[in-house]
Amino acid sequence: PLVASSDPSLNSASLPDNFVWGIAASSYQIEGAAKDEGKGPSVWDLIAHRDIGAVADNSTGDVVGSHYYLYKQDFARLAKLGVPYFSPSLSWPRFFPFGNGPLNQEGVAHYDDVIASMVSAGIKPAVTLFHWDTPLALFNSYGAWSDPKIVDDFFNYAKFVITRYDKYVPIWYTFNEPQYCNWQYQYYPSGRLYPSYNNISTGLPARIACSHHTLLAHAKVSKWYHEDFKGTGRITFKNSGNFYEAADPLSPADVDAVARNYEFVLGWFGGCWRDGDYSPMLKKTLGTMLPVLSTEEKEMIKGSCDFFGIDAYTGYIATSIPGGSAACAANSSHPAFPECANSASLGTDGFPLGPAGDNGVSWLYSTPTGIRKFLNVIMKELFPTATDVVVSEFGFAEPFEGEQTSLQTILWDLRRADYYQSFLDNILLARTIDGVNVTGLFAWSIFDNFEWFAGSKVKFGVQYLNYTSMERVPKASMFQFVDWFKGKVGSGENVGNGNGTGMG
Ligand code: PNW
Repeated sequence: PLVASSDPSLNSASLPDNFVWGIAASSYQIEGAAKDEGKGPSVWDLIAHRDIGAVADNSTGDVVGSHYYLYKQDFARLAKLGVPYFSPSLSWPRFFPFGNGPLNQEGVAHYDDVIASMVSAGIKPAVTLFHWDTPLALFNSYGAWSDPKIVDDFFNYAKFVITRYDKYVPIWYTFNEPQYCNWQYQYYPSGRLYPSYNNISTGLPARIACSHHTLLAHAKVSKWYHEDFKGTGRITFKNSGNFYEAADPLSPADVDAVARNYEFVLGWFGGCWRDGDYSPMLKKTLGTMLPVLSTEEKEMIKGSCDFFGIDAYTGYIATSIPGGSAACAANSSHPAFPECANSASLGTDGFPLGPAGDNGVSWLYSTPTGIRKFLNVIMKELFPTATDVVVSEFGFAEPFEGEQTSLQTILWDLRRADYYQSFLDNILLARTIDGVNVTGLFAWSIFDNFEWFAGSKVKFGVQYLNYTSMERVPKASMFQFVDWFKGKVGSGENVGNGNGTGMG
């Protein structure tokens, strides 16, 4: 490895052979082929094309890495490197161009071959059903996530995909980061395009309605998966959340700010591991803004997650903001965080990536010791009924725009390599020293891609992508990541087919 382990004792620490590790990605961010082979538009096609200025460099997901056409080469590369799992998302509007109704046979044939190719390359799929590319038709017909009708439309899409691929897929994620219903317009087009979007049919604030319907859709699919379909894999969703530490551990207000952050981010969707209901803190703060869950719905939500999935990139310091919860309550249609959580954020250790605006990743600090503490907090304090936790995404973006002077600088991504080394070490410490049952982890992401509102300005890839030639080149961090597992868990030679073709 390029970067030495922070603790030499970790070099001899081992992980079980069934430890789940791999690389994650999502359909709109890597596939391209946005208008090909019968795919219907998603809200992200609309945002990227029509909400001028929403995406920092006006780039789109039309082409990005063309993974839609180059998947076999991508799987061959992963197999050659010995990466045992790949965690992509599938595109709902490729299967159902209108979100419901007619099935697109070309899309089905495509994903049949994607899954078959992955499996024959020796790579196990951990599949996300929804990673923000809401079929546009559903938005236009009933407001998509704001409306309860989406629960059944998602359920039908999920049933189709799971029924077809379950025998190849050991891990299913229904949703990527339902928290993004609340934070930003990731699940539906921005208010600039649809200023009256809030309160379309239910009267609920759009963000809260979106969170509510996402939670119900997840629970409905999960219940069906186990009780009716009797699937052989595990199913859950990917949370988005980060570690918080009180600015002043002796200040009750700061300690409370930490608790509020966790509750508003993870607790909101935490009914799986609790009694299925929204928590007292949410009810108290949001009052009538929060929908009431029926007994039946609570029963469905409770226990609907087979493990705790957490996308954890960084860590923050929380300080209480005087009047924060009042500001939250006053802003009913737009309960913005961190006001509702009553906290502010600051990197805890490591290094920031530079100012916001420059590269759009002001939220990301390298906070390796935070992940160890965070995993402890999740499993011991917040959700002690969860059996195990998988870090379903972590990753790092660099360098700053201005620093990308040559391909050599890009490929020698030592800060990212350092992030990977120390993040992995701390995840292992949580497992071996603290006894937290961490059963897997996924790096974000397979190659530089379309980073949502930051477009192609922010690059998370462990492989460089040439956006013109489509060439991928592994960065130092890719080798850092893969090498870390050597000697700790069944190594590369045993997991992929290792012959580098992976073509089946
Ligand atoms: C994830 N945060 O989102 C998404 O799942 C990916 O699609 C995305 O490309 C990746 O992270 C990198 O941004 C997050 O502020 C974005 O802590 C921001 C945060 C967490 C997750």
